[in-house]
Amino acid sequence: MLDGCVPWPESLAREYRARGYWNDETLGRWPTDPGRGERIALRTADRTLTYAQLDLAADRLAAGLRARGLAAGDRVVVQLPNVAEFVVLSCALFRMGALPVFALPAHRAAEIVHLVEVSGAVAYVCPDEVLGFDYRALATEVQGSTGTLRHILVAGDPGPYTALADVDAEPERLPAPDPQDVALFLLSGGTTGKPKLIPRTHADYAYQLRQSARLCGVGPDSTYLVALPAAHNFALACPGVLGTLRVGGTVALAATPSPEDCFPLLAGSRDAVTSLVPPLVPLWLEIGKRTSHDLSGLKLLQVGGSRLDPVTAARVAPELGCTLQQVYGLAEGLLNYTRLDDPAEVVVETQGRPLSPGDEIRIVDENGIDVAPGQPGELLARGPYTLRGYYRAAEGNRTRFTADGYFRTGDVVRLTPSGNLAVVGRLNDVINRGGEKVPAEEVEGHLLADPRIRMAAVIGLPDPYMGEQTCACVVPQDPADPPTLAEVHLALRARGLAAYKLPDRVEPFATLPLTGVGKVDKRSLTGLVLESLAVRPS
Ligand code: OOB
Repeated sequence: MLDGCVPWPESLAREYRARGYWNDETLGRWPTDPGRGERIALRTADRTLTYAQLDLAADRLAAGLRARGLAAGDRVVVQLPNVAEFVVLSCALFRMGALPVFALPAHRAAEIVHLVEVSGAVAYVCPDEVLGFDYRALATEVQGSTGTLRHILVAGDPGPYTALADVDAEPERLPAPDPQDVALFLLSGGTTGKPKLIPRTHADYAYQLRQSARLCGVGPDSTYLVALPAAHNFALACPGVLGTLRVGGTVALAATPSPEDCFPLLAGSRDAVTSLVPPLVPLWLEIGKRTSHDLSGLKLLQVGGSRLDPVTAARVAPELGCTLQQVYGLAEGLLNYTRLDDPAEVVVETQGRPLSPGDEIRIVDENGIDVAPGQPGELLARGPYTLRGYYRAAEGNRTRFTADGYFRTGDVVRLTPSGNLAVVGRLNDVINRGGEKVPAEEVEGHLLADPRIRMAAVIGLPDPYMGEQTCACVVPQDPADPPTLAEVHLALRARGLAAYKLPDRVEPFATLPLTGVGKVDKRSLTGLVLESLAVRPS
């Protein structure tokens, strides 16, 4: 396995192969069943690609990348929105054994520089401009402050860089990558500090997406509508883009998750599946009621990423006329799904149960002892598609894994009498803003770089729409002149922080409450903020 990764112990690897979880399948290829070539693989608002076209495009791009000096094992930071190029490029990289590091379109210089540095990426692939943001300027900034980037490839107008469309050569026969080696890197959302790199192997990811497609009933007649960013594990492989291509279905790419962009893409498909984060669900329900688009083809709505409230959950089936599936997953591996034939109360009230019979989970107290059934505790997970260590993170891995290889999720869950999991909360200092994860420590670091701020603590407050909102509690250098929300945003943006990590509110304090060991006492701080908001006229 790639240096800097932690392999599964050989005895377990043997068992996973023996039980058929792992096989020789590698990503970016699919069975060449007769007739598949002419089926539609990809659809966007203005373009379709058949399987034959996708195959050829991926082979030509892989050859073109190799002609420019990219090789198996090279890391490539991929930051593309939901466009056909995302899929073609991912398949090309998988086929040649180069390793995409999947960044989200919302990431900015702070995150991308970090990803390039940790991965040692030699290439960065971005769009030209999306929603008024110029990624080529970001590329310039990233290349200027990192040392390894040799290639900048742009989907669209390349400006001073190379157009992805010009990377092209006659297809060549390539050796298949080792199925047990790393195929891609996902980013951690649920951990503190900067995003960590999660190595996923061909065998483990192929198993996740095959098994997910089976569980979700996704087959050759299915359309998977990509509403969330394709680079996120949920939309990529649960079963998502890759799982749908594996079984010969159609992937429809929407520019944004808004009903305006998504509903037209649903028209005309009879067996459609999509995935959303909870804050989008009420919007889909509202617009769904009065849309002129035919939504009857939507058969399954997967919802996950953060807590879905049961009242909204109960509205999905009657109002959208489709099955609801709750998905509680992590980029690190373990996926929990409610099943398509579960009774309504399980689907509405729980976050499902593990995907694979090979998943091992434990729910433990602060001493690592299993709690009594039904009691809340931290979820630990180990299995055929759950990582054994973050990339190049020997130090952090010691605390994030147990001695016997369980990943500590940081999620507090309880087992319901029906044998499903209910997510109760989190142990780690991460704010879950409607599915987007905001690591408090990372934002605090950026706040403290502002000379006007002496102390900073970032906390989550309850929010009826997003589940949680981000509140920055700051002790200003000059108590008479605390920074405003707008000033804080300006400063954090200038430091290249993604917009979803900007605080929703800034609360000035004279001092912050501290715990016995001198850490900020976030529990009392949250209490103080909530109290003061309750008495303050809004
Ligand atoms: C998904 O993956 P990540 O890596 O962005 O975030 C994982 C964290 C979990 O540890 C948990 O804290 C939270 O997101 N979460 C949920 C949840 N699904 C994820 N919390 C409550 N209810 C849920 N249904 O978010 C992700 C990956 C694959 C599939 C679905 C979601």
